[in-house]
Amino acid sequence: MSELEETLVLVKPDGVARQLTGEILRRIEAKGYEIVDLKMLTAPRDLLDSHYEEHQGKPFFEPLVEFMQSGPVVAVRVAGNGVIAGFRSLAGTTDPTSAAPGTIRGDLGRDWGLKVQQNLVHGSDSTESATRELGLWFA
Ligand code: IDP
Repeated sequence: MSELEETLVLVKPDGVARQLTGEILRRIEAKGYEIVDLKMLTAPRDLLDSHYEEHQGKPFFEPLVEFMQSGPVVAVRVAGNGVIAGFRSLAGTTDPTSAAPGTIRGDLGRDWGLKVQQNLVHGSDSTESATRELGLWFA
C-alpha cells in the first residue's frame, strides 16, 4: 500500500502557452490525485537556480533556466497515495519524442528537436525533492 504523499508539479511555460494547463490538471484529477494548492507565476531566476540546483554546471542548465523564465508556469501541490512516482509515471519519460503513449509527454509533447527542454511538466523525483521543492514554490 503506497503512502499518502505530496509532490510538486509544474506546468512549464510551453504547457501554459499551448493552453494545456486544463488538460494536464484534468489528468491529475482523473487519476484521483488531489490538487491542494495552485498558483501561476513567472518564476524569478533565484527560485529556478534553487529548483534546478542538481543540474547546475550541466550544458543544458542555462537554456533550461532561460526557458523556464520565458513565460508563466503553474505550480501545483498535489496529494495522493504514491503520488511522487505516480505523477512521474503519468508524465512519461523526459524526452517527449520517446515518451510512451498515454502519458502527458507522450500524448501532448512535441518532438524535442532544437527545443530540448520543452516537455510540458515537472514532477518531483523523491520524497526529499518533493519536500524541498514544495518549500521553495509554496514558501
Ligand atoms: P525530468 O524532468 O524528467 O525529471 P531531469 O533529468 O530532472 O528530467 O531534467 C530536468 C529538465 O531539464 C527536464 O525536464 C528537461 O526540461 C531538461 N533536460 C533534461 N535533460 C536534458 C538534456 O539532455 N537536454 C536539454 N534539456 C534537458
